[in-house]
Amino acid sequence: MDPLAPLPVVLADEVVDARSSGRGVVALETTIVAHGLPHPVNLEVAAACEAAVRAAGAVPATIAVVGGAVRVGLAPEELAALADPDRAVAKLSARDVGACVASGGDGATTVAGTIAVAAALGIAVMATGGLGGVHRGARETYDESADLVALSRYPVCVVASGVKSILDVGATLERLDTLGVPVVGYRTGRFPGFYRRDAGFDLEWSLADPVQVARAFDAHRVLSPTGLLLAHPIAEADELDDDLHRAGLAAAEAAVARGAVTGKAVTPVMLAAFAGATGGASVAANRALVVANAGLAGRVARALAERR
Ligand code: PSU
Ligand code: MN
Repeated sequence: MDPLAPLPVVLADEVVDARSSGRGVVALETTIVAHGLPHPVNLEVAAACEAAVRAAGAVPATIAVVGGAVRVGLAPEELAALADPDRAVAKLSARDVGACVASGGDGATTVAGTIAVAAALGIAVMATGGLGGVHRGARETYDESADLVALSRYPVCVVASGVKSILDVGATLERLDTLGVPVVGYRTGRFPGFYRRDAGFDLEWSLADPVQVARAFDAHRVLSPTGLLLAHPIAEADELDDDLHRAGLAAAEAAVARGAVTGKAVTPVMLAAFAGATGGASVAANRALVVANAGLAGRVARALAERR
């Protein structure tokens, strides 16, 4: 039996073509669309990410579950439906996909959910804004994003602006070390902090172009089943002002405490409070960084494809 047979998957035509002609493909997530950004910016950002991947010479594969089928490459109206705040689709980590498929429902995939699907299909590169990680206060709550374990399990190069600055960045880097996930700076020796270029930690490895990244990931994959985190800082011009960033963090933490928010809702509530406290400046920064990450992911996917 085809090992993929139990999973209903529908590939967009351009993804099918890319795979048969050996072109690079970049998986894109949809939780950022359904839960991470306000409407209608969320939809604009999704389209801009796809355009950035194309401009880099690769093919975008935006992933979600629609009507119980895993969709790899979404039509504009499907993307619009996911972005509709009134629909409030499920947020799917890797563990949620099977149940969502069986129930015939709709859902937006996180980094973990997206790279699980990508790995099953042999898609080697994915782009997001900020990876999930260890939450502040995890000592009590045990709240650590499944993105970390997923990166240790699925061989996908994830391009992200570090992890979200609402997290315990130091603890997250320690977990990535334990899990054996390589963290490589893209033209930086400092770990990026999502809305800010520098989260305050040195990186051991920095690579300077997509061809080098492709070589690193190819070599790594021979030795290890894990993915690789390519840490790409937000552009200087798009960085959030330090004082605004501090105000956003305080508001994000207050919102979670006030609402006693737990589980999957924590990150979306924090991002929304951050946006409110910064007058939308965090949304503009998020948009800039995720589109830039999609472009870099496109260049890495292309470099990997050219090595075949
Ligand atoms: N990057 C963004 N915005 C987001 C996310 C990433 O700029 O909303 C999403 C991703 O889908 C990531 C998720 O996997 O946030 C992490 O959620 P959690 O902390 O619940 O694991
Ligand atoms: Mn969590």
